[in-house]
Amino acid sequence: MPEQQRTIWGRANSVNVQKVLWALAELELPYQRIDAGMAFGRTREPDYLAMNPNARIPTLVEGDFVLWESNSIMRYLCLAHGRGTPIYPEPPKRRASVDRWLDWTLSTLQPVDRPVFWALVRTPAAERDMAKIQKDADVAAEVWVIADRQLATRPFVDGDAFTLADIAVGAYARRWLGVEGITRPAQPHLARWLADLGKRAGFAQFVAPPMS
Ligand SMILES: N[C@@H](CCC(=O)N[C@@H](CS)C(=O)NCC(=O)O)C(=O)O
Repeated sequence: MPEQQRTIWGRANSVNVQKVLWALAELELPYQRIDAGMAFGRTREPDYLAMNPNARIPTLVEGDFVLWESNSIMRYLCLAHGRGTPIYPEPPKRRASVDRWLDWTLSTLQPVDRPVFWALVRTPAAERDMAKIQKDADVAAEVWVIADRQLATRPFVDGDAFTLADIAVGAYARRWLGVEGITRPAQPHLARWLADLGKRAGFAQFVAPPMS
């Protein structure tokens, strides 16, 4: 059966779109991407809302199958097209272990990343409240300590092999270690791992480019 056309809706500077594009690169899957979100608009148009009632990006469309939530999209791509890919391992304990980091990015990491990223990357310098940003960064640093400790004893977030956990946490780590204007505690294991991720083509193409 010929492969169905695959479309990713979402602007390329969105961390959640970047995760999906990186996963597609790891899986070597073809797709087209359509800009949507923020300056590109479209997400509040009826056609888009019919696909994704959250008016958020990314959204995946494959034939008549539509899926939103970036982590769910990454899992689906592995399950449907990954041919047993090691980036989403099958044994239940290994899979649950990877899944826990995907959940962690949504529940714990994303809320502390957002205020720092938005203030330093998407707010004009003259409007920044640097004292507040540093306080937010201190809160974020406490969460990043968890990842730094995890990476102290293993090469990748979930162990010896690269998985979806590295994509989910790595896309946020690029922002955390990439923003300027705050003081951060040294997180050497995090920095070593991020440098390793930088050698992967999907990271280099979709996550490493300048933040906006
Ligand atoms: N949990 C959702 C979050 C989706 C989300 O908040 N996406 C942001 C971009 S990272 C968005 O749509 N922002 C509004 C916009 O771009 O118009 C996911 O992981 O897909």
